[in-house]
Amino acid sequence: MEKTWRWFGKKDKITLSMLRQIGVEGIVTALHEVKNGDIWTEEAIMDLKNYIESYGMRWSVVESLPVCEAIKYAGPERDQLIENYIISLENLGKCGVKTICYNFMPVLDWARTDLKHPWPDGSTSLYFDYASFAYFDIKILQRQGAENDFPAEILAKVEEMDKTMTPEGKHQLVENIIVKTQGFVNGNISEGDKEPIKKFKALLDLYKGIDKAALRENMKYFLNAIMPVCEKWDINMCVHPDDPPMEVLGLPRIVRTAEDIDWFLGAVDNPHNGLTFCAGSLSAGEQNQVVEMARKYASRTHFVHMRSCEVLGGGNFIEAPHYAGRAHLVELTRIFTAEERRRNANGGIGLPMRVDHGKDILDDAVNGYNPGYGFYGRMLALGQVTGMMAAVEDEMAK
Ligand code: DNO
Repeated sequence: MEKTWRWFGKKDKITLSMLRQIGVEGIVTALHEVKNGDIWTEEAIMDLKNYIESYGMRWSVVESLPVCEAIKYAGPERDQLIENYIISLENLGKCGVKTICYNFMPVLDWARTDLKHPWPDGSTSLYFDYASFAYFDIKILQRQGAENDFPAEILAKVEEMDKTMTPEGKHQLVENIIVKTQGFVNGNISEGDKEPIKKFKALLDLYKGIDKAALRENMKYFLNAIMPVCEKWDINMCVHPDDPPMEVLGLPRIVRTAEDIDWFLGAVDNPHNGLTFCAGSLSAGEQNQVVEMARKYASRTHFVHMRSCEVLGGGNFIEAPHYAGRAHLVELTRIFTAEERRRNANGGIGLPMRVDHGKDILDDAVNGYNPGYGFYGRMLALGQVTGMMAAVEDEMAK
């Protein structure tokens, strides 16, 4: 697999010269400064591409070319937005950037409740506590009917938490769940937004009446519309699984399980319609047998996220070290290395892989990186995965 790294553009504190030294071969990035829905121009794409290449690496993957909400809920501006999306894809194709990651999660991209969960060794990682998430939904958002979406033991925990919850505690939850994890990935809420809750609730309202079947139809509509430009330029689209892989906040989610993946791959049965195999997101769902899924979907996987979670019961999960957890990254390395070899033998291009969400270690705690995207923790993870890749190459050479 090609060793890539998610880099947030020229403003990222982690520079391209640092990345070269640690063995990164390709860059995963986006035109983060372009407003969602606006066209990515050839000029802006080429500028960033040339910059990356001047450091001896390539722009391997776009993560993400965001799909606007109106495409997901089929608002009146949907066709115009899809038209813009097609023009951006065309421009990317012309510039030779051909692997495009996106997601189809309504309103909220990935979610965690704690961004600095302490480990006994002094490091921290991201963490998802289901009761805290329920607290946010029921007591902070006060979403109508939210109580009906949680089991009794979670509701009891929410009441218990409410006895001691402080205004700062509530603020922290809002920051963690809908602010700090969203802005830097071009999500809907950014740091500095004056009334994040109000804005967020208005977004939720847009999905009234959109159930799983409707969201599926809207995804199919979008994919059918963009397939011709993908075929023309040999662009591979790869949807990111829902993170966590479950329904949240009364919104439908449609990329959570093998059944979901079977559905969207079959609904638009074209090799350019593929998957980002995010082992971390998938392993956070108890229903997902990650190794089995990797075997099943390797041929339609265009991008791999190496990360692993440990599920802790009751809907809670924690990000595990890359050599541990339930994703079994060693076996995934075998599966995707074999897939890459098969593609190379058929004249195809390699399979880009990036490590994801390392733990925060050493100076990550003070350097103010984006949550889940520290330097030292990810560098350690890249070292671990590089070791797995070397061992697998060695096994395969025998
Ligand atoms: C979080 C990321 C996601 C991902 C998008 C892809 O760390 O994995 O924000 O980039 O969902 O569109």
